[in-house]
Amino acid sequence: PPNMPTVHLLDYVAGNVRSLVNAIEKVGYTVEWVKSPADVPAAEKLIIPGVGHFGHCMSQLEKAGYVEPILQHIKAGKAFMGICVGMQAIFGSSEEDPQVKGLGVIPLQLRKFRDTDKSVPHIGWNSANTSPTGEVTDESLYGLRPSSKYYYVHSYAAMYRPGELEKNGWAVATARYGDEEFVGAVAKDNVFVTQFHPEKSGAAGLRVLKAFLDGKKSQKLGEVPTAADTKTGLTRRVIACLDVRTNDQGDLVVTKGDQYDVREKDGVSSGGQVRNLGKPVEIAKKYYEQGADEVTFLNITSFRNSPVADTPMLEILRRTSETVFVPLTIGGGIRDTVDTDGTKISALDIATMYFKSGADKVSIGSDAVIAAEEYYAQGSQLNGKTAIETISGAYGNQAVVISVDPRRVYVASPETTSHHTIKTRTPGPNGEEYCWYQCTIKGGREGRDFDVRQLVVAVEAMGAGEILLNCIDKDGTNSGFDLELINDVKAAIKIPVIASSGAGNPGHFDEVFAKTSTDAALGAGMFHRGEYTVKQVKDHLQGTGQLVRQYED
Ligand code: 1PR
Repeated sequence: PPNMPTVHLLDYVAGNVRSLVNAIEKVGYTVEWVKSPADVPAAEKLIIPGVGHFGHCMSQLEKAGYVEPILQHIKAGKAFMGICVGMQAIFGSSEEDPQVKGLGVIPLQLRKFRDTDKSVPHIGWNSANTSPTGEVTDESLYGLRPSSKYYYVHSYAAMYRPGELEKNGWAVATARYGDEEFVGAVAKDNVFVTQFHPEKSGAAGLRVLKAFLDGKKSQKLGEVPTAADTKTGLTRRVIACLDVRTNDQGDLVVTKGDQYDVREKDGVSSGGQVRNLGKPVEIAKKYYEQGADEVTFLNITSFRNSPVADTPMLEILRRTSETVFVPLTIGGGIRDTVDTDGTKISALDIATMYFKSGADKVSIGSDAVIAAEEYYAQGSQLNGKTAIETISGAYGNQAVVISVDPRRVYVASPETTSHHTIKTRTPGPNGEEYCWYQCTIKGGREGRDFDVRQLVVAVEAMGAGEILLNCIDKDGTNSGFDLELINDVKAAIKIPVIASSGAGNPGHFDEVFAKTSTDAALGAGMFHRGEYTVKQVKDHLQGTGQLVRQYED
């Protein structure tokens, strides 16, 4: 609409800015793109989104000639906001690329989180507490609330040292990850930057974005926050997963299998209709409003006959990202391929289409297994051409999730296999006390001579940001997560793990967080069948004393 006020958004790196545009429009503004440095002076309010590496971001800004115009904009006292790497850009430098200079508005260096006792990157919902030094007020900085949670995804941070920024007039909001306190947002005069993504932080994030765009730096909260309000730390992340495919009538539906079989059973064998649990866009919105911290779509149909650009999943993402302001992941079919007209399409091209349609992360299954096998075959050498490397290179490691579909293989003793085994508390059919986890591809249809340990170590080295850890034996059973598998994978890698398969009730979420060090937990069937809501899971976790984020209106 022409009478909506505008905000200028810098278009300088590949990345998912669609959700940011959606969020800006949602709070009543229209976006104008800054396509060259000459466009900057016209901007009254300027936002720099950020993805990927600090060095990549800065060198892009520099190469295109943006550094001076941005500094001029800030100096002129015009509203400026930086998000994520866009925040980091205003610092002096980053340990991520020490030789590259930042804008230097805050002459400090960012450094990497310590990964000795926690996963890195830091992914999930955390605080932005505006009273880090203790004096609590009812004054809010750009709509930030002490009890609200915001979505972060980053490996490098501005570590917080009390007084250091404040003495130069900066107002600071902090979060805590493990024992490290870092800057979640910082503001002075016309400058406001956030490490978290307001556009992915539900209503809490939209409020912050609106306050910035409305120029409302200071607002009254109405009440002084309590100690419980200001409890900081990464919350327990609960994800809702939608397996999507076409049914026999050709409609895209949310479905759910039992051990990956999605067809109705006729009593003896499967082979009936594809289970139809509803429409993807509506269901995603429902889970968002129940408080899901993320929504994952797995496209389990290959859409063999439609050109890639017409893939119906793109439309689902576009529509979902207009109403769902939490991170969206999309998986299925992300690999180098040949289109229906014979043109070659790279995995990176496909990922780009998904990002442009509103996805924040892509999830790679089968292709990751093949690439990891090749990685070892080449003597653990990276070749730079795999989907994992190309997509993480362009969009950052946090944008690449590896979905693993393992199946248990029981053995009498570890000596009978070359694979990494565990001693299990649930012995096999012949009393076998050991098992290894076999990687499968093509939705579990093909087993490989490759174990999960090998896979996760390789994909971490290749640049994956997160592991979505399914388990075919547990999938759809409602019997709880495979705790042994999760602990075994967690022990092997530093990147976050999402536990998946087997969730049947809220207690299973409590159990997986209590008995493993998983970073997130995912449920599907129990939500789709309406047995429990995401809110019930959150309430249950909260009841057992765990930190969660609740949905805000
Ligand atoms: O191999 O890159 O094309 O990706 C295909 C993706 O589709 C993979 O991520 C694979 O896990 C998924 N997939 C393929 N076939 C199926 C199937 O069910 N027939 N679904 C399938 C896997 C697993 C979970 C599920 C949890 C939780 N779904 O996401 O939602 O197991 O379920 P529960 O809580 O009800 O137990 P590529």
